[in-house]
Amino acid sequence: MNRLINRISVIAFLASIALVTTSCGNHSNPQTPIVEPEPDPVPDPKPEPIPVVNPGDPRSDLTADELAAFHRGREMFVKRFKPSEGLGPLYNATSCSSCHSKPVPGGASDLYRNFYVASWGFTPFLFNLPGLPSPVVPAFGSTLNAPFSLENGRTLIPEMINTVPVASDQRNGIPVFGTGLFELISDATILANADPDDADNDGISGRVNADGAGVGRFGSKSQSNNIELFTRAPLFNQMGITSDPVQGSAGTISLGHGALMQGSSTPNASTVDNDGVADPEISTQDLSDLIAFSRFLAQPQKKVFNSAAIRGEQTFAQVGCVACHIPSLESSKGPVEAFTDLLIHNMGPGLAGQVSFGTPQPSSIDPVTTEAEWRTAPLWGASNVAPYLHDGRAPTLLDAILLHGGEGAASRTAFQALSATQQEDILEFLGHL
Ligand code: HEC
Ligand code: HEC
Ligand SMILES: [Ca+2]
Ligand SMILES: [Ca+2]
Ligand SMILES: [Ca+2]
Repeated sequence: MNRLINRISVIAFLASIALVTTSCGNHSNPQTPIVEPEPDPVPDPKPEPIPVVNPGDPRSDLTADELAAFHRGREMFVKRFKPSEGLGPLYNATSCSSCHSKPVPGGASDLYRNFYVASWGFTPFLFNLPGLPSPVVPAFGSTLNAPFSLENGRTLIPEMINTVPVASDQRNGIPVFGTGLFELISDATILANADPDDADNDGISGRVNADGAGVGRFGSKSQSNNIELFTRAPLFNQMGITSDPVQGSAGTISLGHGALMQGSSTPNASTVDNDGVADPEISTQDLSDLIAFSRFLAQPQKKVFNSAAIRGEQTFAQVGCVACHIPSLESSKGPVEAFTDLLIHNMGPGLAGQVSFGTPQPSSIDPVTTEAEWRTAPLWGASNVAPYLHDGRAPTLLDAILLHGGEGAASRTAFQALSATQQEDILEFLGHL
């Protein structure tokens, strides 16, 4: 230590002499040759090792209070609620980590955890299903129940109720790592990439899922921009746990959605049920902590690229994947390298669902529904979160790429035209994110 300090002061001393010499030389005698400082005898200090952040860790920029809330929130996230604590009467799972567990709490889920969303009526006049709090169909507690078994998968919900058709889709759990950073990306940054009427004629017409109050970014259709609501909604829709707003629409900006949003209430309304347990069934403290967990989970960390991944990154750009999977979006905490534009894109009839979600926007491409539109899936940490796509239909990254249609068809065709090695390079690249 002493030696290091000595060296530093010697260097500082030499540097000050060099400075003095130089300036004296310039002023007193312009002919005096400028003395070049000796090459630094001390080798460059070793770069600080990049801190290893594992999936499920908190972000590294948190205050002590935020970190404490994150750790308390993790307890709430893995907590398995009991009926005596308010679980149900309708529910799909007993804890958040039932569906967000791969590879650790906060992550994604296997196929058997898929849940249904459903609407009832004749397109485009779809209604909430009678007797259910939201488009989320609970596995347990309702007459429309769709329970799963490991052997047989999910029981299908009916295609008709009283001769009125039921529209339904499945959803597969997506990871929450880094999701809180999406809050810190401005509406303007997201809007800058939107091209709803494909004005530049490149076949890609990404648009925002938004209403007057803000631009959506959470969920597989970017149907929400309020992480508090995206905590209270699954609490209620998936677990039957009622809550009061903490900050409500003041938590972030808020979308004033109607019945077809995942949120079953507006941000400022309490959720209530009739299970005999007093509402709200979660305290303000516990709810705030739960919100802090989703908000402060660290983003996935890139692995050091090998040469195949470096090549793959270039090819990924060449075949046009970056038109939607934008490598980085600016946020108030710096670049967010999630490989998404957070916009929704028409992915073609093959990937289309039946239920429109969020606020349809007028556009010449897709005027009234969001059925075929999906948020560009973030690709950071992708290797950890199989199965892929909104309903988990793609077991591998390759399957997911080959199922791109609609606005994604051209880049999928370009991908298919690549050599086997170039395709493997792209998969290698994705495996390093
Ligand atoms: C039954 C399974 C299930 C349960 C239980 C569940 N989630 Fe989710 N979660 C999902 C699915 C599926 C999605 C994608 C939703 C969509 O398609 O819009 C999701 C999305 C999210 C997102 C948005 C991530 C993003 O990138 O936009 C957050 C945040 C989230 N969940 C938090 C929670 C919290 C907090 C709980 C517990 C209160 C919870 N979830 C319980 C299945 C579940
Ligand atoms: C037109 C926009 C667009 C283009 C271009 C595009 N994607 Fe996608 N990508 C999406 C959307 C939207 C999804 C989510 C679809 C869904 O959930 O059904 C997605 C999903 C994925 C997924 C699955 C991720 C997950 O977690 O489910 C992978 C992998 C992927 N894309 C890779 C690629 C590659 C590689 C290319 C280039 C060959 C590409 N994408 C081009 C929009 C695009
Ligand atoms: Ca309840
Ligand atoms: Ca365009
Ligand atoms: Ca209750």
